[in-house]
Amino acid sequence: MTPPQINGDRLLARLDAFAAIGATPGGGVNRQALTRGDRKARALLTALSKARGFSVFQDDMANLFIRMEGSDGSLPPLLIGSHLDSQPAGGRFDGALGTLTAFEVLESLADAGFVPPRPVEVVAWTNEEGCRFAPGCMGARAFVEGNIPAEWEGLRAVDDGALFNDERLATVAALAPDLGHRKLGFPVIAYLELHIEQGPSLEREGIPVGIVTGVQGTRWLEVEFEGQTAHAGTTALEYRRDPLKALTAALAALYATVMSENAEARFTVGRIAVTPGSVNAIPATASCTIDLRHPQADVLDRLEESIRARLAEAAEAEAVSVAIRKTVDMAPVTFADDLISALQIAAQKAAFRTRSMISGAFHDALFLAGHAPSAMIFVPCRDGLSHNEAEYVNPEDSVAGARMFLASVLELLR
Ligand code: HGY
Ligand code: MN
Ligand code: MN
Repeated sequence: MTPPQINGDRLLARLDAFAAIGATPGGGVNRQALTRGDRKARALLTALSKARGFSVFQDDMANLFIRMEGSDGSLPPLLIGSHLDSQPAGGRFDGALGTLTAFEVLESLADAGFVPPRPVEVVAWTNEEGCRFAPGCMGARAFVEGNIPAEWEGLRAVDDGALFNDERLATVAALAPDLGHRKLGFPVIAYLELHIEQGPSLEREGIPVGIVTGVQGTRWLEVEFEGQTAHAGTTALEYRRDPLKALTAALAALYATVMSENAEARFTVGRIAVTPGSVNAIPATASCTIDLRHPQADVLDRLEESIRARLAEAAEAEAVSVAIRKTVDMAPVTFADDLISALQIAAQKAAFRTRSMISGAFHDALFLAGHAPSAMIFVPCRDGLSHNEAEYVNPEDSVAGARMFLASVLELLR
């Protein structure tokens, strides 16, 4: 039997085919979780899988599973994959590269007539991004917890206000006739995910493969200042209770301090909104999102506390109220040593130069690490740019990453 080989042209053609689903004029994709575009991508992957004779399943979170049988089908599968949903102005590779690389590995095993000792399953997790419905990684988290958290019941989409549950059930129903259904969560022997680095290190150092040893912590806050809307022309300063003045003062102070005083911290305000939004009315409310990250949980605690204090101070100074809701709290995670060693052996055998690194972005693997030994492989992306339509991976880096991923899967199946 010839050893399994990655078919690079097939992988690159797949990437183009999926990039066409939700393609944006700026050359990226808008394929947000549980939208028609997301369903189209799932349907395409399902059709490709069935054409190869793989069995396809989904669970109540619409996580999609593609199964290649092994010589002992009773063993927990090796799970490989990523996500197909994207940011609203996202790139063609974030998530899709990892999912399609995992599928390419399944196809290359099948092409070579390789029968793995245990089943191998590819997964496309639901709503990794968390931009249409917060939090992120909802599919992976529900899989690991074995149920859909009650607090997601009334969740509404940021873009069109659709209810999460309606969109989830519509997505499951859309594919239902074509595939099997599974309960949420099942044992897996290990989880491996390939992803673009979404940072500049690998490209800058000319290294084709990153072995990811862990993921930094992430917290999301939703902040709303509430004051009193009033006439722009007749309300003198001493009568104003302006929530936007409080928000902008707090953000000015936080932009000036959080990242300059903590080099590894990441502080981002991605969304801001004002009501009623009238040119000649003092705002009633002013709200924003905060995305805070750091590799250490204790520093995250300290930073969150100082952010909350600064927001409260700004509210008091303008005699307005402030409400802060934490919608994401992902603790930093370290991946399994034995899995990381297996990846290093695979890299040596395949003669890949690698470097170890932690991930600045969160990933489904962060949750899977609480369920089974998990690890990730990164490939370089141009200028480290991601969550941007200009996100780009050189074709040779996509193919090299797939070769490393295949070598890693074969190492884990030994
Ligand atoms: O936000 C993140 O870290 C991930 O890329 N969704
Ligand atoms: Mn991603
Ligand atoms: Mn992303």
